[in-house]
Amino acid sequence: MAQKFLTLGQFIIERQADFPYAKGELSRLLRDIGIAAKIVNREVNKAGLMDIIGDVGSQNVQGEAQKKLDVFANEQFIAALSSGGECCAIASEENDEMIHIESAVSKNAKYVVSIDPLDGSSNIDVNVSIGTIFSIYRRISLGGLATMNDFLQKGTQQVAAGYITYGSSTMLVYSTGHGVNGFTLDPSIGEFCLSHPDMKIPRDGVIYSINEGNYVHFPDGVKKYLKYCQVEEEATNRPYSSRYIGSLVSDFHRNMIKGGVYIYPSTAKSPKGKLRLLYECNPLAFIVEQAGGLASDGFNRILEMQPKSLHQRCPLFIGSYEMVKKAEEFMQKYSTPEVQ
Ligand code: P6P
Repeated sequence: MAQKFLTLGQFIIERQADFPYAKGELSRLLRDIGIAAKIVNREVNKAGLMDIIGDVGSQNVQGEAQKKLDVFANEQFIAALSSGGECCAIASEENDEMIHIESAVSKNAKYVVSIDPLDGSSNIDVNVSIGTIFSIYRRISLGGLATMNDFLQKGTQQVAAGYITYGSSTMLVYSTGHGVNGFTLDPSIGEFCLSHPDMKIPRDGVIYSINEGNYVHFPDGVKKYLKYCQVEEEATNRPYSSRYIGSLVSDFHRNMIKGGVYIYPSTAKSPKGKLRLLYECNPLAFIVEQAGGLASDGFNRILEMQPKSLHQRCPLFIGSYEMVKKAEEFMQKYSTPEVQ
């Protein structure tokens, strides 16, 4: 029977022509990420059965209790990126400092990767979907060990970015700057197969995604925008629907398919917002812009922000073009930018 789907590997090779001067390193790097994703997926799907849920007792750099699956996922992506030979250093949510890959092959590799190996891990124990987010840059330092500057490049400099969502099905969605493509894991053959070619986020939508439990601490612009979403006006399809899974990748992916806006603004508990610029905001901003959407901190384009540290946080307004624009209007009218 003729093969119906294009596998991730076949697709990467076919699209290698997008990079006339590349020698296949980025292709191999994306393949390495796909391999780790399949291994993590296998464990995520068994988490309820295996003794690998529940706190491992340690804390990550965020001071959050590390779930065993967090630790496992981090180890798998580091191992796959290390053995693949195309990445010379990694910045991970689970590690305070950057990780140098010093094997003979990797230390001169062209790329660095920032990664949130398992985002939304507080949902592991309640069987809610979770995800991985990654961002790939070409190193700018010349030889030797990678430096902080290799990681603190603006989001516009990403050569690729993507996410994996471990949900009702497991999907890998990524972009190399030539559009966004989604692959669904077919467990029967153990391959990611092209299921969502050339993804575009709907230009407008009727879903807003935010933790309204923090309402009293939101900037006035966010409070006013939420009230706008809740006003009844048939002509503009309001009131909108509120959907909040509490897992960024899941909320983002739903909006990519159906349209919508996800907002994590500054709050009293998180004055710079909660989400991380390097391995959450930048990669998703890269993808959403490639799909026709927008991503800002309420005032400034995420991809233009100059990172200052590996784990810095920033407010995030991301999703359908018209919805982000409208939210920004309220921010510009009723709030002031965070001093960066
Ligand atoms: P809150 C998960 O911890 C996460 O980083 C995102 O996946 C999610 O959208 C957000 O934080 C949830 O945060 O404060 O609403 O529980």
